[in-house]
Amino acid sequence: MDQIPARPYAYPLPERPPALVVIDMQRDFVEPGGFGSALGNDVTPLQNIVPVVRRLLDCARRLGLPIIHTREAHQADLSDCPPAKRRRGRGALGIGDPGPMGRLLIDGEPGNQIVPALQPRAGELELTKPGKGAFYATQLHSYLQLREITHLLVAGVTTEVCVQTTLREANDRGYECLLVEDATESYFPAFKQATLGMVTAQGGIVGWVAGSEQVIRALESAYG
Ligand code: C5J
Repeated sequence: MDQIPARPYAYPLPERPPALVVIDMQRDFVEPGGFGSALGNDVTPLQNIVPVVRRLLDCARRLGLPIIHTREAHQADLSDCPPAKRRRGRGALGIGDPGPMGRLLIDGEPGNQIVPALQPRAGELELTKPGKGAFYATQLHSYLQLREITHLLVAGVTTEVCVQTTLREANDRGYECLLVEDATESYFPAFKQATLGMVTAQGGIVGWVAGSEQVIRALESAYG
């Protein structure tokens, strides 16, 4: 059986290829002037992973793996944004406030688009999600079930918020998840490291972690 060298042990690749899930690589989080920088964060570390995520996407595209992109997005009237979410996680501006790239975290605004280098292509699923996790109030589970997809390779931002929440949601639904460690990033380096540890501790209580080079090499060998 093909496998990816990973922590805490090798990740067995299934016969049916895994899906690549790219979480929230949207301008709101990655570019200056978005929601992330309105919260007072330096977005540079998140920008640095864009080429790595692109290499993963290119590999998945070459091999015909299912690809899912998510965006954290709310309706313009904020009817899908709980007041508690809007009250917390505020900096200079909050969700729905106008910023340099339009209203923050609002579907359809320029800042809510995925960064140009990672734009979804025809045949790839682009999901808006009102929560941190990609399974909450979305079609993701039924999309994966319909295609009998059991394994997920996860990338994107931020590691300890939307990425980790998605991993845990996926775990509870029975998916085998691998987090690609150089294709995910946080505004807080210690939180990223803590998340990698939490995922793989206790025999992989949430899943596996591996670097993009190992992932790409193993995928090419298994499905190329
Ligand atoms: C946050 C996310 N940080 N995509 N969202 O609120 O991690």
